[in-house]
Amino acid sequence: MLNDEQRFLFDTLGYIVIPDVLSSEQIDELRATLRHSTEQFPPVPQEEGPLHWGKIWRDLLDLPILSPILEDLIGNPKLREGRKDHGMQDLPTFRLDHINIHTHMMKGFAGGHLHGGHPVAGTFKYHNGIFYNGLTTVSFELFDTHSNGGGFACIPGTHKANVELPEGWSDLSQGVQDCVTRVAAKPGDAIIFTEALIHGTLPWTVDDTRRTVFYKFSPHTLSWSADIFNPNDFRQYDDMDDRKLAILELPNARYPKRPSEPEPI
Ligand SMILES: O=C(O)CCC(=O)C(=O)O
Repeated sequence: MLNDEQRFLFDTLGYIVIPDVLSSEQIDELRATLRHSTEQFPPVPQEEGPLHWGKIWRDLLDLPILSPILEDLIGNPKLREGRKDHGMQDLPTFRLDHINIHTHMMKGFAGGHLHGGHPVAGTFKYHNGIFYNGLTTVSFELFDTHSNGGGFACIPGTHKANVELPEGWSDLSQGVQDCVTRVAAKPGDAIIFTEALIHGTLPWTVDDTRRTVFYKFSPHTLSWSADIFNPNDFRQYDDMDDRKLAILELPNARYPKRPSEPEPI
């Protein structure tokens, strides 16, 4: 679960950094097995996607520190209560939307475009103690970004903005406004941000390597991506369990007796 400080920070800023989510062994494993970059435009064929690259990539679906936080941010507390009342298994109520892997950020990268913003990329609402987030990203830096000039950046608080980003501020290669905040991370940390937040990639000016893994999650009813996972494609792996399969279930309301994979438990 988010603690009080993290709840305050996510509500106010639109992002938080959770330290030490992954061990150095897990980071080494990710570095060693990362095969290529993946994007949504165009998507990599499903059978070549990161979830087939090794157990560690499937473990990122359901990390013990992260999953309770994702439940707080995009899960459905009523559904979980209902399941508990009926003695049903407590399965995740968020789903994996898509994965991006960035390997192209290196010296000379001029900077990306600020993007996001409510309601195109994500939604954000907080009511009666409950977060209602749309597409929500967890990014893992595989190399330290502290010593570098670039990396993830955002305009904190813009997940609640009412006014469009001024024209001319978007292209970070043309200049970075003072209100744009750089969010650094070390390997093992997770940056969690709502895609409703205006964010982007800063120019990268140093020799250091940047490799970033983005797992993007959605509420169980929604999908941003048109390239949707099917849990059946992953049943052959011994490390897949009910929780991971549930995170890969197609978007739907999770009503009882639905025709779905995995079968409702
Ligand atoms: O470089 C970054 O960390 C920003 C990535 C980004 O803009 C996104 O995942 O939507």
